[in-house]
Amino acid sequence: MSAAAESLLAGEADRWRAMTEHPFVLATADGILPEAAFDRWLLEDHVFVVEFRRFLAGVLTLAPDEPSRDVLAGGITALTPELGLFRAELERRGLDRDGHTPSAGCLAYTSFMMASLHDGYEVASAVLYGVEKAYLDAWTTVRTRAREAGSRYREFIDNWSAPPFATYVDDLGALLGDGEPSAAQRLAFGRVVVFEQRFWDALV
Ligand code: MP5
Repeated sequence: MSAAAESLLAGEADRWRAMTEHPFVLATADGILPEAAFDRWLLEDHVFVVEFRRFLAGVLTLAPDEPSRDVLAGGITALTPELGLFRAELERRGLDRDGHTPSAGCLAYTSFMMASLHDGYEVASAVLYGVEKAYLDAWTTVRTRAREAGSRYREFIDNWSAPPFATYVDDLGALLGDGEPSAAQRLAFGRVVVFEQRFWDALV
């Protein structure tokens, strides 16, 4: 892990642990999440991912060099099958993605994320790392706790906790470099953790 990524995480250690062990995450792992809560997550997270792809495209346009753009382009490519997974599951459950009005918490998170692009690459790349590392760690908790073969959520678990995603998140961390994070990066990264927690709070 890059020194900057490590330092950002160390600065948020307590909140990070609470987020990756959120009741929503634990209930998903233990197979006791009410179906209605999963439905709500699916609708809300679909909105999040649609906006996230646009955010990621924005980070790509800000990136300073080709190696960084290669990493970010890989992330954008992976979102096509991911959005396919969301659409298929929404349809299977008879949920209307176009008719869903996102919650205030979801809109706050996506608005913050999009607005971070105006702060430039340094801040936006720290936001990006936080968003992806949050899901890697949360869904790794699900994977570790759940008896994987039996989980109803296997495809979602795999999406965010299998080795290719972990490698991608490491690569995003490496883009932050080995220097000390700036104050603006720390502030933005801390906000990601708060928004992640609120996102799940609204679902359970
Ligand atoms: C992610 C997500 C990960 N889908 N939803 C939230 C609330 N936080 C992080 O982003 P992605 O694009 O699904 O990897």
